[in-house]
Amino acid sequence: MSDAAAAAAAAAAAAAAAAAVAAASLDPPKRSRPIVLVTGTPGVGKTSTASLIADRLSFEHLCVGDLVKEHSCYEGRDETFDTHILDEDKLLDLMEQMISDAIEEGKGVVVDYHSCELFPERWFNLVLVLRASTAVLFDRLTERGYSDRKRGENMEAEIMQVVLDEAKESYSQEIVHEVQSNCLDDMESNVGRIEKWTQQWIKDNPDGQ
Ligand code: DAT
Repeated sequence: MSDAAAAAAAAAAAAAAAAAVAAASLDPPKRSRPIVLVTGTPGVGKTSTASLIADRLSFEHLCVGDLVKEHSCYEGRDETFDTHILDEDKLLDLMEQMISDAIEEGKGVVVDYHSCELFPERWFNLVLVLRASTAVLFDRLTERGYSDRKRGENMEAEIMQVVLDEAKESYSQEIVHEVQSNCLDDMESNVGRIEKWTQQWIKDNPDGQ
């Protein structure tokens, strides 16, 4: 082989190796456990339910409200509604990293948040929308010390099934499940359902996904 041909062959081999490295780093790691989103109006029981799922299945629990506060994912203040404006990019980058770390560790993830359209669709294998009756939600939000206005807005959102509609618009219909979350029996049954579904998911995806 001439020097020129050898140099060309070496360059081609180096380019192929670089391409392989690039392709490997673009490939997200395969998940061996599913990723579940628990969503619904404030007070329906997302954090309680997600904590129980995380305990029973040894999943990583991402309580998005807490993450937003802990990492100051804010980009200003909305004076009309007296709330912070969410820095979605910062939050999503943070969550992407946490999800990817959990996947690397072979763990499933349960995310809980009162909204769902901001997350990438590819993140979730299942979206659980918790619902509560007006009377139950009234008591829980009163207990939480919400103002009449804030409680009223949230109850209206629940009655109008705002989060359920958002979930159905943002994710494939087959992965969105609406369940009641009025009492402890409901919670137990919802968590049991996720446990069974997860066992089946693992059987159906022996090589991960
Ligand atoms: P969310 O995260 O949706 O705001 P939460 O998990 O903080 O709601 O629950 C609000 C309150 O209601 C809290 O005191 C626990 C209680 N709760 C939640 N789900 C329940 C259920 N299925 N049965 C009885 N109480 C429940």
